[in-house]
Amino acid sequence: RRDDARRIALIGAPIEVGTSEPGALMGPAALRTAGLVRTLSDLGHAIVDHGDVVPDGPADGRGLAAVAAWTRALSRAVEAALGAGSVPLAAGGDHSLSLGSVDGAMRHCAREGRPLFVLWLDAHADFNTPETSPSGNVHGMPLAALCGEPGFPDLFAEPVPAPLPPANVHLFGLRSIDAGERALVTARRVGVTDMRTIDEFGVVAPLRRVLDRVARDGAHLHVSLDIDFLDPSIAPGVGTTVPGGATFREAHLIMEMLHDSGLVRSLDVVELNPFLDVRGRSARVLVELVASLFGRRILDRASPVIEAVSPD
Ligand code: NNH
Ligand code: MN
Ligand code: MN
Ligand code: MN
Repeated sequence: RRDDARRIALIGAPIEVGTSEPGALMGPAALRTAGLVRTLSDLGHAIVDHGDVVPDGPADGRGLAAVAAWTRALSRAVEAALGAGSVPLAAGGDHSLSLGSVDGAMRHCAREGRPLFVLWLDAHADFNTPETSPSGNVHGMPLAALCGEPGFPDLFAEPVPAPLPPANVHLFGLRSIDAGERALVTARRVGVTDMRTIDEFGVVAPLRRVLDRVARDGAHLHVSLDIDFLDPSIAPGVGTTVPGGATFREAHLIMEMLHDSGLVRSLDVVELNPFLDVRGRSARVLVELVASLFGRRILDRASPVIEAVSPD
């Protein structure tokens, strides 16, 4: 056992009702096939595969009613895992699943009396409301609903928790945003590190600022990794590819920094669409990245260079 050994609860969330591109429901199976459980247990963690969550009510048909059934079930599973001292790893499934995982984390944090901070690694902002959405796809809306924007039907179980403060959300890797959500992201003061910022400054300085803030606030850090954060050349298995994404080296470094921070308490891996993938490549890339987030490293210590250049 490593000294940073974690208990990890793998929770499959085969949700695709939030997107118009079929195939995301195969995501959890592909991540398992790519060796997710074995990889994390070989790293010395105690990982339990809880199987796939079962929606709480009818979940056929696209749209918000179906999403609500998944949301309630996944929220309960994530809150239970956190209550048991595990790191929940929600494997999707489209990004509407984060309604459930973040809601579960919010309920856990409310009970512990600590703030929740959400790091959203994604090409998109996912801050549409039913009114601003050009597509009607719920996977483009979870952050708006979680942050309490009006116009959504009941998605969460009673009692509905206080909304997530938009200032506790940080979008990282943004390069595709719709007009309506752009106005909302600006007005609500959501944190953003867009692709231009990454091109100019790299990933280290912006991410370090986010992590410093989370540490200072004593917050629970929830990481939501949308595979389209990555460049389509390394991760083609997704319905919404956007050119100009993170390289493997950038994403890998982010995962190492997240691990070294010791701050990550819950994780989503979303939007993998194995039906669109090329010989399992995207699923394997995600497993590699998750391994780095859980402490796989080149040497058995953090790079000494990190200390040498650290501002404090
Ligand atoms: N913004 C677009 C929409 O609302 C695309 C969202 N698609 C995503 N989000 N994959 O991460 O439909
Ligand atoms: Mn806790
Ligand atoms: Mn997304
Ligand atoms: Mn996306």
